[in-house]
Amino acid sequence: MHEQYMERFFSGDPLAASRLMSIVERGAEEGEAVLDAIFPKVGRAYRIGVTGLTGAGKSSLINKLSCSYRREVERVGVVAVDPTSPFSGGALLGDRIRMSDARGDAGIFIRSVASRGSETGLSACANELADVLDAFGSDVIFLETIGVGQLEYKVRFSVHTTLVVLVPEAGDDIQSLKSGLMEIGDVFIVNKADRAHGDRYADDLRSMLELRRPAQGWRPLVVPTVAVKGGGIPELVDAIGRHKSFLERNGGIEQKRIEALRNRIAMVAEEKLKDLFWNDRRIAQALDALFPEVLNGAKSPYQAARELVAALSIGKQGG
Ligand SMILES: Nc1nc2c(ncn2[C@@H]2O[C@H](COP(=O)(O)OP(=O)(O)O)[C@@H](O)[C@H]2O)c(=O)[nH]1
Ligand SMILES: [Mg+2]
Repeated sequence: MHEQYMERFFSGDPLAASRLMSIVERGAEEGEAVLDAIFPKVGRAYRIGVTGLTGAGKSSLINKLSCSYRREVERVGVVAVDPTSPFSGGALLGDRIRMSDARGDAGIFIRSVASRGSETGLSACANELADVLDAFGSDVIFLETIGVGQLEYKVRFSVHTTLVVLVPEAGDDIQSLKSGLMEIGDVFIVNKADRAHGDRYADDLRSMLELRRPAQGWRPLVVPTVAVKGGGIPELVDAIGRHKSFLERNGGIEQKRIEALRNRIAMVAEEKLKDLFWNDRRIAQALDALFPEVLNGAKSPYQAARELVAALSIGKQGG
């Protein structure tokens, strides 16, 4: 089914790219066949993760950033993850407005996916969609994520630069910043800097980051922005550029490529193992037999789990 789109995809047809992304999103063998076919062309794009809580201004920032990058490069890709929308495959209403500048540009390709159910792997395909946009010839790709959960974890390994978007809230203590976010940011954005406390928040954040030992020699930068008005965007582009140069100087680009590929293999293999396990008839039978014993207290859940796993390996050896 996907074969009919490949040639058009490689010659730059956006409709073919869109169709292939839908196939990838549906997953299964067909989706993997697409990923197999595009893999030789994957790896050229510079990937930028944009993470932060809902409403922080990620989409608005990506809108301005992608327009700014487009002055330098041919093609920009965006994978936007909406935390609430059950829809996928196209533009979401909110993002359509927030990314209105970028939408008018044929060199910017935006794909929105719903993150609801990402825990079950439903839209854990943000990386894979980015791969399609990468193979399609995107020079820069933005991956928007909401800062928590499994999806974050997966995306983290696939990006070169991570932007953490924060908002100065009155009375919000900088120390209370989720430590998880502190660790992953290469550049911290204090968006909505037009609000009260904006400057102080950025200063506090800088002092706090200075106390930390820089990870792999990089000290994160702090950039105040006003995304809706485009304030601070040139400074942000500059900060991203500095991180990119840092990676280039230190072999970080190749290092990240290696980590990303290793992680991808591990994650995909784990998923497959899980499927294999739960779709195995021996497991279903063993669970049916074991469960009453757990229910009546004769066995602990741990013992039952050990026996389930053993059932799989014993069965294998026995043919
Ligand atoms: N005052 C102000 N509002 C902003 C700014 N950036 C974004 N917003 C608004 O904040 C809301 C959420 O923005 P959005 O980009 O959708 O956030 P996301 O959920 O992180 O993608 C929207 O109503 C934006 O118009 C800013 O710099 N200043
Ligand atoms: Mg958004």
